[in-house]
Amino acid sequence: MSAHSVEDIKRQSGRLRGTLVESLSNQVTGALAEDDQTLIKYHGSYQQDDRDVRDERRRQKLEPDLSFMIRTRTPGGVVTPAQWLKLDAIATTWAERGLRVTTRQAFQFHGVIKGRLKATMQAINAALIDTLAACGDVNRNIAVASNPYLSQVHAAVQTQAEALSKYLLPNSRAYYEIWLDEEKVAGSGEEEEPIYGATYLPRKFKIGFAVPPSNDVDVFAQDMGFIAVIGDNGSGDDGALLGYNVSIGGGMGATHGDADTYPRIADVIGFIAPEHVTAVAEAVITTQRDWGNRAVRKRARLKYTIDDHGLDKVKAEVERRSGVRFGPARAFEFAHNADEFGWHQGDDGRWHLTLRIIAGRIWDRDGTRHLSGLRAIASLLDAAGGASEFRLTANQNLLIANLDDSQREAIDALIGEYALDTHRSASPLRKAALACVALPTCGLAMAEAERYLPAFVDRLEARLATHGLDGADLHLRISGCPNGCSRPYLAEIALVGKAPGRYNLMLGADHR
Ligand code: SRM
Ligand code: SF4
Repeated sequence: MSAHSVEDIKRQSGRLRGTLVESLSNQVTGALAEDDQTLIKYHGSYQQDDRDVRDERRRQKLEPDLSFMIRTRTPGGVVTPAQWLKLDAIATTWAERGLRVTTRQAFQFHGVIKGRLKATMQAINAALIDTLAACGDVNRNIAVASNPYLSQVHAAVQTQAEALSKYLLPNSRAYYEIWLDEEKVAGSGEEEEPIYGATYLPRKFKIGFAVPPSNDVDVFAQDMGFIAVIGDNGSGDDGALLGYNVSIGGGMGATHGDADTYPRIADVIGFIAPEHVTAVAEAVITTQRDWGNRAVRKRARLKYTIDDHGLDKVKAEVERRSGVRFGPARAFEFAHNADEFGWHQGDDGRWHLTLRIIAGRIWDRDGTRHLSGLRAIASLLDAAGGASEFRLTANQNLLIANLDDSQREAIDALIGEYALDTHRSASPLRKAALACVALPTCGLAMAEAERYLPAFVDRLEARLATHGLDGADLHLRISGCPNGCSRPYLAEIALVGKAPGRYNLMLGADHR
């Protein structure tokens, strides 16, 4: 562990540069200098080691089997077929574990060794996707409902989320200098950070946009949520976006045995018009920047700031900073937080196909050819041109979206050929189940999650069948530790890792 606190590292980093350039060119080790291991997160990457071989390598007195995870910033998880093909090529050329769809609609690449890191970052940029602020004490990838039904509202919300994501990026040019060889200019290392300041936020910050009746982004798990309010705006269009109910203070992370840390459901604090989203988001973030706990990182998320200062006080401060007065929250109802699989038609007549991706992992392994199958589909759609897109869901699944009627048959043929229709025969339990990455890449995992999910579902299905509950619509989520990356505390059945083969079992959350 670094002798420096995270706050010191940020302050002394020259706006997130540290000695990353030197660390990357040091060929003696596969690791970065310790402080750079913190700073690289702001560039969207984590240093990791293969935990399956950690003990063996230690016994052999070898350096751990080091590599890097890279996470994209893809608000709402939307990419074109051409971008999909490029991401697929990166996964097959530079990484080791295929493409991983995350619970915040990003792509992750695992197993990129240090010597390939810069080339991989450049290849991601060549796909017109960046990884900036995908990790670190800043606003993270913004989650957006992947709702295929309300096409106009969805498009408006997606556009708003993309603009907000851009607005909230750090101002530092470090990312462009280090990875894309942008020239240093006067003032490099001292750029103004008008939103974040020199020490950025006390902790990560997460925003989600939900479009009722679906709560597929689990909006109450987010530091800040925008819940679309849809209705008649006087134009006669009863499907218009009127504004948002705003929620603040959600978060899942906790530490076993530490009662000062806990998962928390966000509070709805009122209604705002769409044009006030940026000002309100900035006010919440700067309030958290100034009021958040910088002494104890485990107590630094917005949820604790709210509990320490009081919700009313935080809301009043947000109104003061933004100059926006919240209206009374409008009525809304969520019906579910899972994805609906198969073909669906939007209100504009376009077609969307939701495919189940088991724990978000897309690769050609263990008898599956899902990476190849999706490559074939992306090639077909790319060649056809048009407005089709791939949308990741916050339930680690995938939509092939915006197709016209004539494209469905060819897509269905490829789905069949590559056995991508795993949802068809799956029970409701299996279809909605989530698992975080955990072992072997996650440095914080205490128990298996992604790798244990299929075997655990087999066993649970058999047990449910003996009670006549095989068709029960139950949500299962497994996390390899209490940080809760699969949002387990919102599941009806949750396993939260404690040690190898040991979990806390939690029951009874609501699936809305
Ligand atoms: Fe997470 C840390 C993976 C969504 C709460 N999370 C990690 C790290 C980076 C481990 C680390 O710090 O060394 C994991 C990397 C594993 C790997 O090998 O890839 C990791 N988190 C993930 C992903 C990939 C899980 C997945 O299976 O999809 C998700 C990536 C999201 C993204 O694209 O940005 C992921 N993490 C979440 C969520 C769910 C969400 O955001 O909706 C949560 C709970 C919500 C929240 O933030 O409260 C979550 N992750 C955490 C925490 C606990 C934070 C806290 O407040 O205490 C940590 C640990 C930390 O930050 O210190 C963590
Ligand atoms: Fe790792 Fe824990 Fe997150 Fe799972 S919940 S990915 S084990 S940090």
